[in-house]
Amino acid sequence: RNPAKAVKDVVESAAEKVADVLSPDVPGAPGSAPPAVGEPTTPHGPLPPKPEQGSPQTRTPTGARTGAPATATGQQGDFLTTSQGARLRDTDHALKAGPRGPVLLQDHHLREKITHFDHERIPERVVHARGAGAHGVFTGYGTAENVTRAAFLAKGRETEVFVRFSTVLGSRGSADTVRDTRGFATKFYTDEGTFDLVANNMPVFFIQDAIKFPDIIHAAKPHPDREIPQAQSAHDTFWDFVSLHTEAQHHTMWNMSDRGIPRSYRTMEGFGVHTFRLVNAAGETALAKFHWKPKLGVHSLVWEEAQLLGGIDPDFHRRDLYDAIEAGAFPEWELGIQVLPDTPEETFAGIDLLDPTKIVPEELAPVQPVGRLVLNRTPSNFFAETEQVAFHVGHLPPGIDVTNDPLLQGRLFSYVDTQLTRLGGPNFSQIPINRPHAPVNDMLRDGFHQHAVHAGVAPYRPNSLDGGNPFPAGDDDHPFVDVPVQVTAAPKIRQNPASFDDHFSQARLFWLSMSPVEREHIIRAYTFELGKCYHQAIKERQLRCLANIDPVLCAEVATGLGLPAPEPTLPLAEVTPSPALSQVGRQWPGDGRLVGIVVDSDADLDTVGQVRRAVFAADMVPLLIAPHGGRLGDLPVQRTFATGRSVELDAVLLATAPVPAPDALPARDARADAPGATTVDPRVLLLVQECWRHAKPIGAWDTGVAVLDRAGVSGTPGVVTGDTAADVFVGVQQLMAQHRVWERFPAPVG
Ligand code: HDD
Repeated sequence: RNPAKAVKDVVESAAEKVADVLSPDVPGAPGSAPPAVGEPTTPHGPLPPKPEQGSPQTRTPTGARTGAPATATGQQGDFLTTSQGARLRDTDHALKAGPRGPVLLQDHHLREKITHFDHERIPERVVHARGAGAHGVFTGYGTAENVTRAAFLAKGRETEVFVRFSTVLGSRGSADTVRDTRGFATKFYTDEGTFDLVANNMPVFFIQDAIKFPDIIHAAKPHPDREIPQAQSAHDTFWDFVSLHTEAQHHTMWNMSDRGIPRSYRTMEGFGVHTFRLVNAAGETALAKFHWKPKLGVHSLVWEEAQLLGGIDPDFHRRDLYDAIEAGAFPEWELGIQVLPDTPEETFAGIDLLDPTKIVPEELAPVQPVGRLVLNRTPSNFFAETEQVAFHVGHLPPGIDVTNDPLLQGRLFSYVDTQLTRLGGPNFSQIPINRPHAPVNDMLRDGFHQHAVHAGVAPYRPNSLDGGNPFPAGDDDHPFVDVPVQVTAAPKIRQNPASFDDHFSQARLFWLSMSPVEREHIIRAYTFELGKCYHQAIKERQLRCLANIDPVLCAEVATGLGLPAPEPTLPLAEVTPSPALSQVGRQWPGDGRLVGIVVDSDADLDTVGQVRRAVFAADMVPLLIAPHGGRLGDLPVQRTFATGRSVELDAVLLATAPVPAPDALPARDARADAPGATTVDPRVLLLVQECWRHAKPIGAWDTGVAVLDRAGVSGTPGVVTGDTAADVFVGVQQLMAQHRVWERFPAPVG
């Protein structure tokens, strides 16, 4: 489904439906009271199944559809039963010896109910615990056929997918908008076996060898004594590790950049990080790096927004993902590959392709689009799908193979291992969300939570008792073939190649590729994070690392910390910047972006209605923000001055200058009493001022223009007024295409 068309359809048929999705105040919207179904006194059938309760839930471990009803795992009938199907008369009172007890041990229903509840939680992921998932479809372009025989990349081939986005450090209940790397894990249920692309939103990693993974994670997680801080890198152990273990400096720079605080999962790039080996039908190989390119471009929050959102809406990214899908603005990415020759050296343009702390700049090896991902379905059940999904970098289809990247090699071990604890045994691939859609015919047997009832007597090879089945696939049967890569004769050794010793050149490349405003953000991020460290030695050591990356960066951060800037200890690397790494200076579509419209009963509601339609027609979502909920005239109100906050908006339009309610506390801001001052509701002023500080476009018409004066933002960059509301929205829309009003940020660092 084309998201642009989807939104337009919504506009034409029922424009308000999309806004209603975001409106807890409108009857029938998610979050509002469900439609009246009568008092729950009479047995009646279950609610109709959600349409998305199809595959993969209804597949068997062998990939065949069971034909079971879509609600197979939901409520199935009129009456409450035990887990064994016996109808129950009472689930509210324990069985007692008389009304005053004691409770009898023989009450099986009591024990079953409580025991099951006691075991509802499973261990959260040791990393990437906080996540949100969605179903979707991947469509191949056929452009990769010359380099890989992976069938799901064939032209027009559609493959179901499940994607889980995540933060790395925080617990399951932590906030979405913290400064961190984001996971971007995709399960392609291909006809030739599942392919898991377990990616991040940054193309490099902290460590070069998986044996260091426990070290970096122990350092970055909360301190073991007091278990703080939660979901943050701004603490001593993290900076202790990365300043000592300097191969982490490149990834750390990405974290300190705007990439560490994405605006939305929809606006993140994704990277497979490692170099993979592709094999085509002729058996020829190429090396490749995987990239996800978001249709909406790469956008980030600003730091204050991220911090505010941590309190105002800790579920901001989750909500954004679900709302966008339910509104028909389906998140979309292109999968691309950088194809690199498979040479014995495994290098490209002097870059060691086995080193996961290095990128290959896109200017040297363009990212070639090979398919399109559209997320179009939210999960029916968080636990069953998002929590139980289990990814593995070793889940590869024929045509894609691993390389000797030592980080990748260690990951190949870790992912199954962690699921044994997390999902309770070796049969986690039988959990519905993990079931392959390709037929499964393995000889794995028994174990905890075995759901399959295997027939036959000979799960071994060779056998004659089961007719010799199953047989190995022949060359013409599309088997997975390990590429017979030559292993060089070398001594067994705990050591990396010498090229892995370069820890600063690409951190410098990243820094030099940033626009001035992005550099300013990086400086502030380092200064904030190091400023939260207690140990002087750690700050000084990290400054010494920054000196080896760039003297301006080092000097600016040192000034912020009140410390002297050290001299570099290594020559500064000669690098060519990669403009593709910058987020600034490009124009992007605005699909699904949120435009707040401040209204009250004094506003010209006909004009507001027209602007609202124009916002829909631009594939964006208008949110009316009014003094009270319900409706203004015919228009549904999505936010009130109490519930609407600037941080969820991408732009704000002012159709009026709302005065504070006489009995509101605080009724007026102090300046309202100044001679000649126009009184504006302080919550609206705060909203406008925050939007301004966060460099969001602001537009006003009619009396709304007075708010700009009161907020002190009139005539500044990115503040649009005009003769008609339509002109104002067009101006704001143009500004939104570049995401932020970049000129509003402080003077750039040279
Ligand atoms: Fe990992 C989860 C991505 C290195 C060990 N990893 C996990 C997830 C993502 C990544 C996106 C969440 C999957 C989900 O949503 O369920 N990990 C990466 C990337 C890496 C990386 C891009 C480097 C390029 N990881 C890495 C190393 C190790 C692990 C080096 C261990 C040696 N990762 C794990 C894990 C997790 C995991 C412990 C935790 C939960 C899980 O696997 O299923 O096995």
